[in-house]
Amino acid sequence: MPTKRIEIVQDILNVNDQIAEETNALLHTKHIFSMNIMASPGAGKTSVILRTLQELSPLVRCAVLEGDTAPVTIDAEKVSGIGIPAIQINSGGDCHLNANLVRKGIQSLDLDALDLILVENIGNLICPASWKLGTDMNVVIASIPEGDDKPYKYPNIYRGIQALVLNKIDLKPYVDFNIQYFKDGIAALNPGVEFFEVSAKTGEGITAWAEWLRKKIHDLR
Ligand SMILES: Nc1nc2c(ncn2[C@@H]2O[C@H](COP(=O)(O)OP(=O)(O)OP(=O)(O)O)[C@@H](O)[C@H]2O)c(=O)[nH]1
Ligand SMILES: [Mg+2]
Repeated sequence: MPTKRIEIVQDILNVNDQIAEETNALLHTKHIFSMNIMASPGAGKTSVILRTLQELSPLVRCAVLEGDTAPVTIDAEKVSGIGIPAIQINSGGDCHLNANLVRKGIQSLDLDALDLILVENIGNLICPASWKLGTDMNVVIASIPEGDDKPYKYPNIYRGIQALVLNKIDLKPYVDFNIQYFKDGIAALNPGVEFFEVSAKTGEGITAWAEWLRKKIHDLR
């Protein structure tokens, strides 16, 4: 009888999910709330993070993992410039962070001195949607200049999120952006998503967003 050769190939996404679960469990033992922030390039991830940290810190002890595809430290320097610990993660050209990269980044942080970890993912609306990082929550930051049709054209990223932050609201008078059309697109994909309109430039709406986040951090403790 001929021998059968059976190959077992472990799904790379399964391995990723397993690491993500371990990371989430570790962060919970330390009572740390964590958030994966996704957006297209230039939507204002870093700007919203900086404003949010200014609102929450020092009562909430924060750290940021900054993901970039190239070996740069531009965003991490902005975060550490306001006195918040920042770890730069370079994805080596990949278009998304993964759970292993985030786990490595977290190993460089003093977890006993933190309540919140924000992860700025690589800027794009496609790849990050498929990769769990081990965070408690996924958030997309959209922005007015990108256009109101993005939920219809890039649906996957909106399916797994708990909150949507619409940034650059200060540019609304200058750009045709139908907020109801945008919201309807998200509601069709993922009803019940929390929606915040903010401007990282003027600070409008940041307090409401930061208060919502503060409550999530509090609920975990
Ligand atoms: N008018 C206006 N400009 C903003 C606002 N938020 C950010 N910007 C500008 O948008 C540009 C991109 O902002 P970043 O915060 O670097 O965006 P990002 O998503 O972190 O970008 P990457 O990390 O490169 O993907 C900068 O020139 C910011 O000054 C806003 O609320 N209003
Ligand atoms: Mg950035």
